[in-house]
Amino acid sequence: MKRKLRIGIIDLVAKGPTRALFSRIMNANMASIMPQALGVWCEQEGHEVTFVCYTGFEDLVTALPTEPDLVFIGTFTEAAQLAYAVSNLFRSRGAVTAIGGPHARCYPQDSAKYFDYVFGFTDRAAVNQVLSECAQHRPEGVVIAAKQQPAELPGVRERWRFIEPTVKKAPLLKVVPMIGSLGCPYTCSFCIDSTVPYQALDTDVITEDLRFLLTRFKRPIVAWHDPNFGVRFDEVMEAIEQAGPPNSIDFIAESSLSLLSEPHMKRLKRNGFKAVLPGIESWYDLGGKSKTGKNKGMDKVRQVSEHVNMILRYMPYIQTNFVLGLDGDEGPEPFELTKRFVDLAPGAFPGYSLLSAFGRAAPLNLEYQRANRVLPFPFHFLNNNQAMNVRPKNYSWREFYRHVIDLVSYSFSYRAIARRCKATPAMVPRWMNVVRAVSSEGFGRIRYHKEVHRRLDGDREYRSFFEQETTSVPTFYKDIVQKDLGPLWEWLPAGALYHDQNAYLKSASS
Ligand code: B12
Ligand code: SF4
Repeated sequence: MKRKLRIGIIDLVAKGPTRALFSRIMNANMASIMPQALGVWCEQEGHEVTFVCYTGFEDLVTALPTEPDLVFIGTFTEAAQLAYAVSNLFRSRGAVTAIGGPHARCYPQDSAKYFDYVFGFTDRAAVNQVLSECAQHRPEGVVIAAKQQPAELPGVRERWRFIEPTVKKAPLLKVVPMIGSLGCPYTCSFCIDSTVPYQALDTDVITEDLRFLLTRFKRPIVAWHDPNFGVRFDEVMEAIEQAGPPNSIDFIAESSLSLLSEPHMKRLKRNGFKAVLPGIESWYDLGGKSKTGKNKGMDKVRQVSEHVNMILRYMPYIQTNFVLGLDGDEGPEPFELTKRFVDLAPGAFPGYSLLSAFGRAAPLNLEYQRANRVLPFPFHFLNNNQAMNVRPKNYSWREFYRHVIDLVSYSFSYRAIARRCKATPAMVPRWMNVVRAVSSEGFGRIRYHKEVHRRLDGDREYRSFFEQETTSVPTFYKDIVQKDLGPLWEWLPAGALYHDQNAYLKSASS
């Protein structure tokens, strides 16, 4: 007879305890879909599930039953050290542990040191395999991966048992995660989805889920987790339009500029879309994605600004994403061009990411590893802004950080914040822009980048790490991890601050 398992599922949205106001308001709104889907599958197999979305305010030690049989942890790389500590803690109590999510996909070898099972692509069959075996695999865990992304995922109605307690934690805006597609038809070489074929999920499930949400909220807010929302634009719009009266749900989506044409914007507005997050990435590379063709430099800045201003006529909120430090960038010009963009499209919130190579996420990472350009920063800092783990091709570190500080200071100067306010008439988006600018994302990052720059000048241990003279993690970083993990620091396994930054290359050439 099948054994009924006590299963714990943890969705790590935060990387340690926090008291920050923005985290209290927003963290629960960043919950992932897969841990909820997993909960549905495990219960359907007859197991007992305890689910926690960890937003930084819960006690992870007491949130799960004391002696679960199996603990699943879903995590991004930035929370990997926390995940490793939690796994160690539950293993000490006899549990079998499994990891899934972006970190497991990017760093399977490292994850296998601390977990019994490491998930790649995950479908119901892959999960069932682990549920029926549920055994220890130590010292090295086994990798379980479906051949491709799942053909279907449980919808909101089925996931509601796990969504409800999660949105309850969000005091103001309550955002429900949904997904209509996996993979992407574009091939931006730095992206985890550049090699994953585009695949649409069932649109009937979308309509049914939206109808269900209209019975649960007066005005639901839905965040689409599609890597690139709206590739099959008409189909997904029809699914939304069939769910209820026009503009009865607020939507947020990540979409590429090439999909955000004026006719599409009109329809998105009619259907309640309130925020989009397109990637611009760079003024020199990746023209296909933003539909700027061969346009580069200042021509691309003008074209993209006009496009973004057009979007803002239909949508109250837009965040434009840039990657700083791409190989195509050289000298001050790329940064100056972004400053011109901030002037020409004052209503857009600029999201800056430092070039990051997340293990085996993208084919381009092999090139960086081959050229010995990847630095072994502890995972805790790999969130696109607390560390850049690829040595820039055309800048020294100090030069690069000088440009970053200049650009971020310009983008979050009082003048730019005031212009952004003026260009954002709606109250909630205006408030979001100001809070984001004066909190950790704007002012906080300027302070942090300045500290990095100061240490590159004066802290020998720190500089040696950046210059790849040593792989020994500087005390500065160790101290932050220790502080951020709080009481769970004691459970961080020996050696878990370190990882092999070239593991992908080694596995590809073996
Ligand atoms: C939607 C999205 C978001 C949303 C929702 C985040 C969330 N909690 O899910 C928002 C906007 C909030 C977000 C924020 C961030 N994101 Co994001 N995001 C994405 C995006 C576009 C899609 C991910 C997705 O949901 N796909 C759909 C799911 C179903 O598929 P999947 O992710 O491939 O997962 C499969 C398997 O991994 C597995 N699986 C997934 N989770 C789990 C969990 C368990 C327990 C198991 C067993 C299996 C499993 O099953 C899935 C089906 O096969 C990806 C980029 C991309 N193109 O994929 C980036 C991406 C995941 N984000 C990334 C980053 C860096 C961030 C931020 C740190 C950015 C920042 N500086 O703020 C934050 C961190 C947020 C947090 N800690 O929760 C990186 C992650 C790299 C890494 N290794 O950590 C990615 C890959 C983009 C990139 N830079 O390449 N993000
Ligand atoms: S368009 Fe976006 S999701 Fe698609 S490959 Fe490029 S960066 Fe990735």
